Amino acid sequence: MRRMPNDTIIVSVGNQQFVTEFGDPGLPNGGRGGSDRMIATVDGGNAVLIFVGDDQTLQGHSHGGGDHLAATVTGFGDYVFLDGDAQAMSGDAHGGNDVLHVDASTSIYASLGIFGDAESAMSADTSGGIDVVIASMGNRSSGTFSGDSGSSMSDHARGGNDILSVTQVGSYGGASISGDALVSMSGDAHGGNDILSYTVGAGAQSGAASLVGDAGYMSDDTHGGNDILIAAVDGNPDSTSIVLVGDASNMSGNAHGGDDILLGSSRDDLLYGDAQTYAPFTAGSITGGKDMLNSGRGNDQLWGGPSDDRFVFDKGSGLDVINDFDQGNKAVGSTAREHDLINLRDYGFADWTALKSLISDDSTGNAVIHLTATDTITLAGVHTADLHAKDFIV
Ligand SMILES: [Ca+2]
Ligand SMILES: [Ca+2]
Ligand SMILES: [Ca+2]
Ligand SMILES: [Ca+2]
Repeated sequence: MRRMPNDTIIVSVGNQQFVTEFGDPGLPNGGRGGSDRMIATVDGGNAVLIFVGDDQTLQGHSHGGGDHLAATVTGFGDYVFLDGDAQAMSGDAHGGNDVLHVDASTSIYASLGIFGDAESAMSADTSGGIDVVIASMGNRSSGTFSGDSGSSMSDHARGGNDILSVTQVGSYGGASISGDALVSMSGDAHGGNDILSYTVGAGAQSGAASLVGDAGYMSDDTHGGNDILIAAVDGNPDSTSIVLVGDASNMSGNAHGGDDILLGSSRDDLLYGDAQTYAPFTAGSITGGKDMLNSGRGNDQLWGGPSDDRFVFDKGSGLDVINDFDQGNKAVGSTAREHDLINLRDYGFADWTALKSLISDDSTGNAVIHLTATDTITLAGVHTADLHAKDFIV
């Protein structure tokens, strides 16, 4: 296997320039990319930077190198794309273990696209590397980030176990963050076990993000990985809009969700253990994972999804709603019984009797757990009479 050299590429991107650099252009089929360092300063306006760690395509038995791609963006209206390995991967290609870092914290209207392995499709028997993606977003910026593919993973593609950390530093911005494929996983694709975090920094006026453990859409026989999703709000912004989804926005066919951990922010969040919507091939053909959801402070909406999930509430949890307690399997057409659990250990109740006295139906017949004067959990579609000691950890 031919091994390419380790290169250092340093570029400065000025006004309206369009710069594309590859770490190992002309990588032969079956070759191995070098460990390249690619460093850019984008200080002009309306410029485009594309860094690709290895080559345009990785195919055959090619291996991407372990590359370090970094860009500092300070201009107005710049586009920055970092691809850890290639623009597309096919055959048995393997992505390298890359570090991709963009600091666009002082930019305005930047558009970022950072992908651990391929910017577009990963097909056949490709596998993504173990990548680290770190981004600081500026004012009015938008960003798309994924651990493996910026579009689709199909056939037998495998996602790597990646770490993605995105911070909204400037006043306003929005991010879409996916552990594996940004758009879709189909066929027999498997997502990796990823860690995704999104932080609205102390100086931001607002932050919006969608964090998805595996892909936008999961269809066919795809499997989601066991992911950890974390959202945080450091300051006191005017508004936030944060959605955490353990596997995919939409699961269809025979897709299987992984066992995920979702940790919400101090503001009002939406948490879904598996998917937001389901389209099973046959009744119960989609399965969910055993997820753990803790939505933090704020008034949150939670869905565990199919299978047995655990909901954890700590003191100060706010006015929260669990929308599918023991009803997640219904969403995929299954009548199998479910055993979700609510962990209230942080509240220090003496026993189930003490807790039970705080639960009553509201005017529409939904059970409401009155933890404190300012903390309640509403269980939509569940009556107080349906609840038992076995539903809680006290
Ligand atoms: Ca990867
Ligand atoms: Ca994943
Ligand atoms: Ca899940
Ligand atoms: Ca929250």
